[in-house]
Amino acid sequence: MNELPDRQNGESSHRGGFGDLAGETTGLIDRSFREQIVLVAVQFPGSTSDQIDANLDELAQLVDTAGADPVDRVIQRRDAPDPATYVGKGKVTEIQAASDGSDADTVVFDDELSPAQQFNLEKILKRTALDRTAVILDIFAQNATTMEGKAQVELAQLQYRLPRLRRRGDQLSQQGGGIGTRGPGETQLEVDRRRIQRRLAKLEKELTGLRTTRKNQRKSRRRSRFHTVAIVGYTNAGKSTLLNRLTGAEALVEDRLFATLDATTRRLPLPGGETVLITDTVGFIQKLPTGLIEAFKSTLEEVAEADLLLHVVDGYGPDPEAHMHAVRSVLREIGAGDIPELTVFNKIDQLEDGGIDHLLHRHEGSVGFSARTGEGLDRVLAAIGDRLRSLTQIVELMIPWSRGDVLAAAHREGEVLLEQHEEHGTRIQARFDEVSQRLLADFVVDDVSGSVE
Ligand SMILES: Nc1nc2c(ncn2[C@@H]2O[C@H](COP(=O)(O)OP(=O)(O)OP(=O)(O)O)[C@@H](O)[C@H]2O)c(=O)[nH]1
Ligand SMILES: [Mg+2]
Repeated sequence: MNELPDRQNGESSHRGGFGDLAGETTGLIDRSFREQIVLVAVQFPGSTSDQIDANLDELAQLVDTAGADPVDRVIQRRDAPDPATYVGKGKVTEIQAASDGSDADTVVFDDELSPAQQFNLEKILKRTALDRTAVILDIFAQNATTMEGKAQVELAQLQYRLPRLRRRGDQLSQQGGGIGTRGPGETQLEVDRRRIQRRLAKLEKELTGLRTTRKNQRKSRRRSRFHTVAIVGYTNAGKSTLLNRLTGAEALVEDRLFATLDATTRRLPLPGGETVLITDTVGFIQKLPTGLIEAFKSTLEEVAEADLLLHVVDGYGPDPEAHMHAVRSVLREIGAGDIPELTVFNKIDQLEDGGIDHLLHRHEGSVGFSARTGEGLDRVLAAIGDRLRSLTQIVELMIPWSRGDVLAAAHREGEVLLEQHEEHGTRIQARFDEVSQRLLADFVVDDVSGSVE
């Protein structure tokens, strides 16, 4: 079960559901009914109606995962968002009619609304107006289980809530309805703001502590000289299923979005004899809120510091390449854009033979497999080994007899392929990664990559 951020903080909750996200409740659990939701998207120039439909399908899936029922959709074509109401004024009336017609309590917009837009929309629609970010935050809040995950989600929620507090102050003064109510409303606002700021400071401190612990863990892993592989990909692509299949881990697998929020690392022996450390972590999505990326910094460092990214793509999904694009844009945002990437297309059990040939063809070095049936897993493992080997180089070192420490380091850091004792010292050929090569640069006599294999 979820812990409610503000309850931890001694606050009470006075409303339930989506609308109270980012503070008073974490979502729709504990509710005896599922909220009815109208979805709204704007089609800006440059996007097609197919893309908008796909985005709305995804938003519907997000809403459903959060525990509510999408019941209607409204789409508007516009050149730019209306600064006051996101959609045009006439469209707001249409949304209101759709909401009345389907008895919806809440309207969810497929883009981030500014605090002012949200406030204005709620005032006109007389119902809760939310954006994609709020729904994603809500799902994260429901799925967070570890202390770190919970702290990261709460941080993102509070940051989302802070600029939207004015709304609550105004509501308070309206609820009071009359002379004298505005004062207490504003005062409450100040109290809320200070409380959130205090809580934010505390969370940030907590997370900094956890980050240091993680960093130390990673450092000791580096010392172990295992290569690290991070599984990345769109949410629901099958990342955790793959980790479980490969390592016998028992990571949570569910047909819902953002089932995984924390990182799980396991050892993975490769067919070539090498062992690597493989990490499964949080999935990405289009328009992943920047605040969440920022809050999940410590989890995402696992990705940013990997030697190789194993990019799992749902090959059976409606638009695998759009998902790949979204994943790569998040990777760039977290500083992992330059890490070598191996693309693997999952769920081929759902496809006819040759069903992803066009994808394999377009993405050089990619591999198709099924995490569910195990088909093609051997190809995935071999490809991981190949890619890692291509990141290392074979060099020849001449180490004088007096430098037993260097010889020991060479054995520790690399994979020694050949060792010869000669008059002045030991000659070895070994495979090293870039860091080790720099460390041992003074003793390198030759780069023999290509000549030994
Ligand atoms: N048909 C089919 N389904 C699969 C395959 N691999 C995973 N799935 C299903 O896809 C859904 C998502 O799988 P997960 O492993 O939880 O996906 P994930 O990428 O870890 O998702 P998040 O952690 O939520 O981001 C589950 O219902 C899996 O059973 C596959 O090879 N074939
Ligand atoms: Mg997962």
